[in-house]
Amino acid sequence: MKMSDFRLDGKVALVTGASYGIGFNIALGLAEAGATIVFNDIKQELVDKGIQGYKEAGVEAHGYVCDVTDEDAVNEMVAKIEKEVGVIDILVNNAGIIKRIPMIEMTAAQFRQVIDVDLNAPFICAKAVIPGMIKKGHGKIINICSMMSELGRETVSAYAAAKGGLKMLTKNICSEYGEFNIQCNGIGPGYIATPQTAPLRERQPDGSRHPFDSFIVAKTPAGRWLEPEELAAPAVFLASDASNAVNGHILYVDGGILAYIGKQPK
Ligand code: NAP
Ligand code: GCO
Repeated sequence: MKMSDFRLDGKVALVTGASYGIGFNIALGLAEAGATIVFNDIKQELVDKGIQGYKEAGVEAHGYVCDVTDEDAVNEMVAKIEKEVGVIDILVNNAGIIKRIPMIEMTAAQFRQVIDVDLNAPFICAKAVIPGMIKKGHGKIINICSMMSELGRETVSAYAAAKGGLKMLTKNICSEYGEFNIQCNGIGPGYIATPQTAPLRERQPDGSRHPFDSFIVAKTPAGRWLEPEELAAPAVFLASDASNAVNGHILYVDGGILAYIGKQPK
């Protein structure tokens, strides 16, 4: 083993929805390991915010406006990236949304919207980059899964269906394109302190913790929410030659949630 196997020098990495949050932090990790960073977001102002954030962190990132659910727009973006930056070696399917609505109150349109961003879009993005990876002779695809790839809970039926599907899409890409030296793995983050989970951490009017916040702290052997920076090193591993023999795997970075039966009541 060589420590240089973890380096990403000369590699082009596209991280979707990476103006802030988990994607931004993963991109910073990939940049520190030597990759050239390309990201997209749905609005110009978010792309501008992202470019500024990367600049402040000392990273010259390339930002594109693109809705990852729009197949034509994704194909156009990938063609532009190939021309302006280079053929993509690493794709991180990070863009995602959640709707917390009890299932019997959720409309089919709302359900479809979550599936569209969290499952159809990773298919669209992977499909767009795989031909370039085959030509290059290598490629890494990392799908950002979830605790909800394994577990259910109230109000997140669409999200759980999408993230469970994303786990299986990961295994299928591995099965179908492994022979082309493409590794497709997932990262399953636990509960991470980002804007997506901010409503679950809001202080109550009396200053006490949100009940869900206390629930997660009790449910996590680490006894805390995780920080988005903690996903960077696992992503570097899965993006690098150090993981060339790892394919179709979901690496749960959850502070131990999935290993734990939970605290017994006092
Ligand atoms: P976030 O803070 O909400 O960031 C997600 C990003 O994706 C936002 O910049 C968002 O833009 C963008 N996005 C949404 N729809 C898009 C589209 N159609 N096209 C392009 N970009 C789009 O979420 P996060 O917490 O960093 O989560 C990132 C990923 O990790 C998601 O897939 C999420 O499901 C997953 N995850 C999160 C946690 C957690 O605890 N936070 C845990 C497990 C998994 P807008 O701001 O315009 O919506
Ligand atoms: C929720 C959360 C989760 C997390 C994450 C867990 O409402 O339960 O938002 O779904 O964000 O995906 O891994």
